[in-house]
Amino acid sequence: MNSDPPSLPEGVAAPYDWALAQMRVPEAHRVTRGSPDVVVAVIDLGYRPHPDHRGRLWVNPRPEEGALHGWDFADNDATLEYRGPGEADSVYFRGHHAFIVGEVAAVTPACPIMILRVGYLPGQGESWPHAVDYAVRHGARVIVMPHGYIQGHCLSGTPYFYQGTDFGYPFDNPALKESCDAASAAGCLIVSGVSDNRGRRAVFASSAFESVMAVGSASRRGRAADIAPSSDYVEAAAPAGQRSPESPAEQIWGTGGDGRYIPFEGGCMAAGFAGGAAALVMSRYPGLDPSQVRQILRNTARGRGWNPYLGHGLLDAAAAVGLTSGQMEKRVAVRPAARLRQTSKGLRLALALENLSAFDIGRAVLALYAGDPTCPADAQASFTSPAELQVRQIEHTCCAIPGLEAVTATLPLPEEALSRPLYAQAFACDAGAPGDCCTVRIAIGGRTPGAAKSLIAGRGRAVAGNPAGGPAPAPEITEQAHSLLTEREL
Ligand SMILES: [Ca+2]
Repeated sequence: MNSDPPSLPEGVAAPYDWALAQMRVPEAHRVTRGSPDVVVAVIDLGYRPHPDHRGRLWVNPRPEEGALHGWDFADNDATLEYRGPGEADSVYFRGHHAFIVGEVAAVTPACPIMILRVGYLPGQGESWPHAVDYAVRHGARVIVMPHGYIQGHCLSGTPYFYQGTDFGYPFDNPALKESCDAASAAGCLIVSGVSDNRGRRAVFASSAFESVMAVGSASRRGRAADIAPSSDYVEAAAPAGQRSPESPAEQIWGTGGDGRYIPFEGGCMAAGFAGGAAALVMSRYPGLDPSQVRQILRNTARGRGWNPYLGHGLLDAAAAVGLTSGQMEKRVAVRPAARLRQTSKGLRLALALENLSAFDIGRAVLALYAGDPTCPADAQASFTSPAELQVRQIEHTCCAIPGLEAVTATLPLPEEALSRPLYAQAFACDAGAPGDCCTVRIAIGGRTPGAAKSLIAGRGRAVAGNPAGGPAPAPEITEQAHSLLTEREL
């Protein structure tokens, strides 16, 4: 093997450099570098150590048969490196596992990394669920499983893919699905690269499991990498790199299995970085379940809407660990400025409803009132002498709002309601939501069509619009939430 000292090509300043910058890992490290309590397991094809990994690996408190940092489920022994065809000269077999471990170590230096080996040869199908089970049993909170399981021919072991059949057997390995489901239920998040399910290839098992977070592949420029697969289930994207003969820095350079730095590109790389980001989130906010971690990662990702290559956008580790306490509770706010439209069915009022939290809200209630709903009409009223209703609820609706986003709700507005000040109230109904109610006075503005405008003018008294004048002003929106909302508003 090459015994040259570790080297990086021109344009690469440090291992994993552009990838860490794209995910804003240095900024995230000002908040957290991970926690020793959050163990990350990397399940791959065979690990060889690299000097950069010293002190970063998980240490089994009760080593079985000398296995200090994990277990080899392909050969069922304690040695973790790949031994077999192609061993001497395959960068893949010698360096891939070490490369992913290096990614996790770079993103989340304080989280211990567990090494688990699996294989594709006949008889090694069980190595995959066994590795997942081991990770959970030994306390891993994140599992990076860059590859999906590829079924091989029962005699030759050659994956069907290489024999002319697309790899796409949703039930290739039912035991692996059971293990992934159990891992998720136990509070462990599994991260995998995306497999293509929109073009030639069918969905292939593990990355499409609901229990697995599927990560898309980004180029150095933050776009879909040329190797990026598309899918209907990709959640967010992480650096994957791509090959360019003129510019080696388009790939990602990181730790190889022979003590050197080597280049790689592919969806596997995205999985490793995303797993590191997940571990940072778990370290920063202990007690979250895997679903909540996924929501934070995808809702703080940088992107406009969703697309089948990058999902909700590029993972942003700094945004994910930089949430305020207010953004960790499900709260909604109504924007005071609303738009009125004249339709064939009458007036329609469009209101923007914001989810101030990083978590998805499944059900938010929005109610519209003629008059101030926080003021009783008549304090002297009683059962025997009820007051006439002064404040009426005009209409209400329910909607779902993704974390840190806003949706527009449109409500019918009777003309007579324009003679009173309009108020809106909103709150989140999800289990665990604090139950705060946002009340604002509505100001009708924007491009009001002529008919509606004359209607308002004719009524004379419609809403002068001092939203801050309401008795219960909207919760303050932090600058970060604002920028995210502006960027990602539907
Ligand atoms: Ca071994």
